[in-house]
Amino acid sequence: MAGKLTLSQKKQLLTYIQEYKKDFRLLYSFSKDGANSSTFHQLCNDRGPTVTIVYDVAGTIYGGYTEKSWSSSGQYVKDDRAFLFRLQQNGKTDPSKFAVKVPDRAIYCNVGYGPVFGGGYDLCTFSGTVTETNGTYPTNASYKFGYSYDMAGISVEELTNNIVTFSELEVYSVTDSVLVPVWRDIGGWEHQDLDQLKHDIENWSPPQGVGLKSANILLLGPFGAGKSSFFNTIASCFRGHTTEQAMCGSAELSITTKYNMYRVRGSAITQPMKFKLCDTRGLEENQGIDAQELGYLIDGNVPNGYEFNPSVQISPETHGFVTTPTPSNKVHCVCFVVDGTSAADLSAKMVVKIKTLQAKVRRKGLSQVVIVTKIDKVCFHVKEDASTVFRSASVKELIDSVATIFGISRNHVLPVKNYEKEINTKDTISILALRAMQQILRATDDYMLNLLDSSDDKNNHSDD
Ligand SMILES: Nc1nc2c(ncn2[C@@H]2O[C@H](COP(=O)(O)OP(=O)(O)OP(=O)(O)O)[C@@H](O)[C@H]2O)c(=O)[nH]1
Ligand SMILES: [Mg+2]
Repeated sequence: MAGKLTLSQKKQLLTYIQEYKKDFRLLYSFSKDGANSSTFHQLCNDRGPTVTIVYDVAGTIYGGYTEKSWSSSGQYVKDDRAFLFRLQQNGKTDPSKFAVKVPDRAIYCNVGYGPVFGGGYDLCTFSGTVTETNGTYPTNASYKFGYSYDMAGISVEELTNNIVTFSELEVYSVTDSVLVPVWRDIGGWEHQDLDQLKHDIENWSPPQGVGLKSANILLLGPFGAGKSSFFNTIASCFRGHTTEQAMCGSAELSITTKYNMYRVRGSAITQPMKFKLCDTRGLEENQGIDAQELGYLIDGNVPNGYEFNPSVQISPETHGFVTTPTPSNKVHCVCFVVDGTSAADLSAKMVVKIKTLQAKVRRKGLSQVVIVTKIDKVCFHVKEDASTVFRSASVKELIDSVATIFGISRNHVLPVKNYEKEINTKDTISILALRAMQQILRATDDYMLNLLDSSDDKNNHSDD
């Protein structure tokens, strides 16, 4: 089970722990196991370094880290590396680390108590059993900040607002990051596998009989997610060095402002492949492409090169609006692109926006896939070697969460590491990207075969 702690919060904690090759595993939580001190000890004793996180009902997130194991000894345990921390204050990210100043009293281990930090006790999260009330936990937490931990002048009132009702409490073990058995087998990682993939993609064409020479694949997703970089990455795989045909970067607002239907060129540069990657302006919570505009994009009404204007909707009055699009103007597959470092904790508004767009895609009968980018930032193993991606527990957890958020099957959620700072291509990075491209083309085939079936049905019907 994944727990509530987000990837960026885990990263913050790892900077405090001064380690980065670590994984977090949820050992205990109120909602999963019940708010009971002996259950906490059953599940967390003798498990080595742990982090305890309190989520209070005002949106403040804080807790403590200890490198020493919990036990039921009734004793204080010495820990020079223990610390208390705050991650969020009243719903706003506000990280602080509070170092231990009396290491001899870093944690207190007693079966009648949940996690207790400091000799005051500086932070006593709960004792005995707390009864859940309407999804919250009115605990008997107590605080004496400053006893054994240096709180940098922050008072109990300031940090906790004197609130002891929690929405959740979690304890994670913090262990050396190890690779797990392969959880998705996508084939080999050798140079010949790359050549085979390139060959297959270069030779892909829409199924015979659908009457299309080429497919349009729409890239859609929040700004900065890596849509333009994905096109550049696919183009780079074939060019053998990295290219930046599509402008990309980071800014307050979307870098891409135009609708660009990019062709990808294979080894014969004059001969573009039989699909286009259609790059769009990034989605924003309150503006940008909405369901109606997406409908126009899918139906092929929007001309290549159209300049997106967030304050003016696309409509039949739009300059260049294609009033009678042909099947070759239409979109044949929608590919959502999300940033792996934030995909599991997209804002509620963004999730609603994406769900609305997905509903439109579904109504149009199109296949959809999700590309999860920046996985090099999700797992250090992958950063060092992209071929470890399907043995990374963090990437697996991420893919599972994205599949749940998007409500699509996991094999349509494709992790990618885009080229961004590299000058030369690398076989493993290219193989991962081209495997994703291959899945996108397979999803495009699915849609086109459905088209073929329904036109066959119509023809058979008219023959009757
Ligand atoms: N580390 C890393 N950085 C990436 C990856 N993909 C994209 N980036 C970086 O993320 C930033 C945004 O990438 P873009 O490709 O411009 O994102 P976009 O979705 O096209 O953004 P807009 O056009 O602004 O909507 C750039 O600085 C990229 O270099 C990746 O897989 N790993
Ligand atoms: Mg872009």
